[in-house]
Amino acid sequence: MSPVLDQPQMQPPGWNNHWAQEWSRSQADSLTPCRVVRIDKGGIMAATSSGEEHLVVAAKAVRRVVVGDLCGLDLAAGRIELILPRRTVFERRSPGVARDQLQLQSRPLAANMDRVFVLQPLESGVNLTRLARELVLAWESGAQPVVILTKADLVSAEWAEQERSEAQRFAPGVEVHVISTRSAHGLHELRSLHLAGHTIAMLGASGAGKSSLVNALAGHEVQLVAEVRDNDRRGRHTTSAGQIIELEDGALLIDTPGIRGVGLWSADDGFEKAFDDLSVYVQQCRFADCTHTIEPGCGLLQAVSDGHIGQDRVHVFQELAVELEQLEEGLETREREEQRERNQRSRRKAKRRDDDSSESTGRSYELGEEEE
Ligand SMILES: Nc1nc2c(ncn2[C@@H]2O[C@H](COP(=O)(O)OP(=O)(O)OP(=O)(O)O)[C@@H](O)[C@H]2O)c(=O)[nH]1
Ligand SMILES: [Mg+2]
Ligand SMILES: [Zn+2]
Repeated sequence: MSPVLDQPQMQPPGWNNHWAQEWSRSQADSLTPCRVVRIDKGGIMAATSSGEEHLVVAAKAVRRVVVGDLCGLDLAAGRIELILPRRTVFERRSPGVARDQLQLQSRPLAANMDRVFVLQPLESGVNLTRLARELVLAWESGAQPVVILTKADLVSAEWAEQERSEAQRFAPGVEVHVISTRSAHGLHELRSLHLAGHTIAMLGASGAGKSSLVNALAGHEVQLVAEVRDNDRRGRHTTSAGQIIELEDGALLIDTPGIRGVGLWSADDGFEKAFDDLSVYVQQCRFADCTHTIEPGCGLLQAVSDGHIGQDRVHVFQELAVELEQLEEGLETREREEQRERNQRSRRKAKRRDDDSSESTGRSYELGEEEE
């Protein structure tokens, strides 16, 4: 490790033993460790230590950097040369724009968060289906989810408590908090989660209160540059601008407009964790490929009729399972088609090579392949 890294104040935000190990493994002695703390229209900002930020570019060889990435920076050139392996990552599946483009493409949005705050507003009642979906995404990122029900000032205490226990039913093994940024209810409790050095991403629908919570925890208005695409048919969607906000207690909050809990993306692990409470019943199904709808000896249906779990919980489980399955199928079809196209191309190429070499005097033309 470079001598400066031994001084904590000279480390990038969120640096810890794990990153020190990754760093020594990466053998990037000529580079300076940094963290991507902001990406917007102006470019990429990377912090080599708290408050020490540089406007940088990313080398071509580097994959797309996202907010939260820990990187190796060529300080003199202002260029990121490597990304340390991501510990956790948020990906969004984006539908292809052009027909011939990959229909489903995963795009990283934020990396290396330790926790994900999953926000839902209380005034409209917790949307349990949406919560389940958001928890699949949160778990799939690899980070620990925490559910936060917002705007408690708009509902009665009884209502808030009722919603809290409903949310808990859909969030097995996850803490559920009730807060208000207006009345400051529950904020103290959140602050006492000992989040110093931890990176926390916010996930939730537009209007759920993500930015308000960031502001409340920061104690001041944080300006988030959320660039809006104006010629987007689907309306007000923000682009991938995002930033890390460092709190006084050392917690690092990521507010990324793109993370709203839409579309699932091959989220097998996330799905398993989000429905962990059902696995004990699923194991009791008589048939291994039980769809939990009409089969005799279904452990899930039995658990519902015994009153161990709610019918609505099973319903959401099935809904998301079907959705994930269709997604996988769509991906496979797409992959098969692409493979076929690749095969066709290489057959055509091989044929051209054959034709060429029979005309020539046996010299190899392998280099003439750059046209695609
Ligand atoms: N009454 C009340 N209103 C709140 C509270 N928190 C947020 N709001 C309001 O809810 C609206 C949406 O809050 P934001 O924090 O902008 O929501 P967001 O999740 O960041 O939304 P996007 O950035 O669009 O994804 C704003 O008008 C806030 O003033 C709260 O605790 N109580
Ligand atoms: Mg916001
Ligand atoms: Zn079953």
